[in-house]
Amino acid sequence: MNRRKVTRQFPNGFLWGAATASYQVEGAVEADGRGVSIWDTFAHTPGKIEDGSTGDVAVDHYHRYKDDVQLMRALGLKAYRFSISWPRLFPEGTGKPNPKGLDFYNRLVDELLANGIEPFATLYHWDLPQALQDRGGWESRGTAEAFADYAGYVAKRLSDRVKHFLTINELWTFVEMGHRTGVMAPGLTLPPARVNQIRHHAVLAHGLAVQAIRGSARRGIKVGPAENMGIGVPIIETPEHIKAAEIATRELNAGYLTVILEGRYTEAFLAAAGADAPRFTAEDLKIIASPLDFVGINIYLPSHYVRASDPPPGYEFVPFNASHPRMASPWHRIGPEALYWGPRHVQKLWKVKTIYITENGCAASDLPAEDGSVSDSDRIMFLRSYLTQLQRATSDGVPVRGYFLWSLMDNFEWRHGYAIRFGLVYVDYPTQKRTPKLSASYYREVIAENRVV
Ligand code: GBH
Repeated sequence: MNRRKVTRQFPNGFLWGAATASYQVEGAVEADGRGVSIWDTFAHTPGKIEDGSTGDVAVDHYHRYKDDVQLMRALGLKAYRFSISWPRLFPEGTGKPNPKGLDFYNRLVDELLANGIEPFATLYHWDLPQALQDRGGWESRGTAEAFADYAGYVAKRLSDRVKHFLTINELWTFVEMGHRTGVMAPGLTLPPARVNQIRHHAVLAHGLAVQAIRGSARRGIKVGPAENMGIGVPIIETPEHIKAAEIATRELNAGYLTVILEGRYTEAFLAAAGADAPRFTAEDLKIIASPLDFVGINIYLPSHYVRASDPPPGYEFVPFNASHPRMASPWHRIGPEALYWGPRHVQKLWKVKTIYITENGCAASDLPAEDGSVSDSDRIMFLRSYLTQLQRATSDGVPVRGYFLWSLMDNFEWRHGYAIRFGLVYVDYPTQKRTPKLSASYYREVIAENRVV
């Protein structure tokens, strides 16, 4: 009997990647005619970022991208997900493009391809041109239309080399945190009716961009969102609780993935919104539900553990116990099963045939030792337990085709500034020196063996 059977194997051709986003890594905010984004404005407003920092320099990826591609190559990455800074290309949001802005992404894409790494380009990772904010931002339908114009412009010029486009990163996060709780740019705390309209404009922008990309790209490109879906995880894996978790998941995403994939708002969503429901047309819903090639989901944690309940809606949330373990970012409760149930719900609820995990990862304290090494044992523990659940999904036939770890390297973690580190590679910010952490060795081995190690 062969006892050396390879276990916890991923399907052949599984796409192992890492992800970043423009404002979090690029820096060079004044280079080559870049316009101002709402994150420049927000980060420069005193009190908004916990450590008083900004993305002005970040990890200087704009100038160091060639070295960073070599870091990716050393990891054995097969794909890299980055985002394009809208205000680099359209400093005013619309109108006259700035070709020097696009040139950066041309150079980056060429460098990736020359090193055998597949580029996945996100069109919006929250850095809205300030000029559009000044004209109403996401409260204005015009912003959704401007986004589609910009997306078409990019697709036309990059689709000879970029085959995967992601429309918007985490509609949920930028809508809710930027416009309801106000802890992210543009820092607004609007009443429900206005938030609902913004939400609608976000899904509309996604749909319009899907159409614009298809209209201007070369044939054969693939397009989808990168949404941090709400995930209901069954507290006990029996049919009744699994069913309850599915119902909960559909409702948790009613304003985002559900309307994108079903072309309608759920009854419960509209009932809960009441007089504050968004204004929309039947034509809008068709645009929002434009056919996709894949669904990208960012998964960090279960939104809720769920159990069945008799009275409608058939589910109830199980509160997180006070002792539930967390990683180093305050919100990050550990729940590896989310990486199983997230994609499985997407397959089951919406019959999606191709799924990418567009982000997963964690923050850890990452203090370098005397010799500069970082032994992030907890990040390795995190990855091993999450990837075990992902492997379980693929072996159960859930069509997950790839996984992007957040993040390649430490970077500007939004309102937490540089205090919270998500990278596989440690960045010493004063010198910009990059040092792969122990987790980088772990991930390199996972990729090389295409299994959970
Ligand atoms: C992702 O969001 C982002 O796409 C990425 O840019 C980011 O760097 C990465 O995760 C790590 O955070 O502060 O208590 O109000 C992940 C989803 C949703 C997680 C908002 C943090 C804030 C909760 N995020 N959430 S709280």
